[in-house]
Amino acid sequence: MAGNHGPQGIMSSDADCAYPGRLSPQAVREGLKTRWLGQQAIYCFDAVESTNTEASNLARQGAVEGTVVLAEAQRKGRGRLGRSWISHPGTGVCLSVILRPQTPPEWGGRLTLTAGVAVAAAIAETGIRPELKWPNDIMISDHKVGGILTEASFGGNSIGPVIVGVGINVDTNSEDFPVSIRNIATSLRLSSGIEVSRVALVQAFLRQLEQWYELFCKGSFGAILETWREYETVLGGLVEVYLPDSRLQGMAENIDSDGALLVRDKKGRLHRIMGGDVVRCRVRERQRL
Ligand code: BT5
Repeated sequence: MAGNHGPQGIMSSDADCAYPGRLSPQAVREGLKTRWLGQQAIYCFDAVESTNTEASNLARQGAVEGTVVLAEAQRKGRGRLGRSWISHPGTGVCLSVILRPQTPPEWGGRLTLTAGVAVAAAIAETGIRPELKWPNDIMISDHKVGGILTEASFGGNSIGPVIVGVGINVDTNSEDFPVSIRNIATSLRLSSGIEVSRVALVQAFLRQLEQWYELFCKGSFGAILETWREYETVLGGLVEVYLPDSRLQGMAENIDSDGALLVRDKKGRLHRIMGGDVVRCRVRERQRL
């Protein structure tokens, strides 16, 4: 593991970082307006396999709730279902947070939506309006600007340590995305022309996450969902849902109290979807349904 423990358990320093002036524990800590999230330990790496893997290892070693792991580059950034998160070094945010909620395991699905609200609210603070696509996509004008990967180890009566991983393309140029995702990906700067400070964005996200996570722990999912709806793009519309072994078309009716998407097919059956990829149907597809 790179870096040294500082007096406050802060790892790494600007001098260790190959991206001077960029993300460092000191920069993030300075002016970080949280009470506990990121206040005890922030790790910043030049490159790791995946910040979620680092965070998960740290959690196993007993790292406190609110530990933050950042990296300028990931060699094996992960998405859901074995997919990859590709990040161009130094132009985005790759961040994982260790949480230890004492909440029932069935609340796990709510956490991704809770983190989504925190990401959306943090981006909105920059003046850019993002959209949330169930369950974990952060979108701008139909292009993906970020994603969330929530990984929990279930067991016993509570969820156990949860790693909330967030990837956001901040300053990435179109040619920096591999061809495979160039048409679907965007960055905050590409989509808005606004130059966003990654440090300020990380600070805003941590502040927002602390606030929304505390509501999550209190069981106030209704308030979280209300704000999630302000950013969401699929409810009330026709969608196609790609499931591991099948595909489903129908009307996205609602999100339930577990964070599941409720889709009604054309035969009137209601499907409760816990995971999958949602695509909004365009006009021609809607006419076929
Ligand atoms: C996600 O998965 O969107 C979750 C992404 C989470 C990434 C963070 S970075 C910090 C932490 N450490 C990790 O290892 N992961 C987390 P999913 O919904 O499965 O979407 C994955 C798909 O998004 C890929 O198959 C690509 O199509 C697309 N994609 C990959 N990289 C992208 C990028 N930089 N921008 C936009 N789309 C991307």
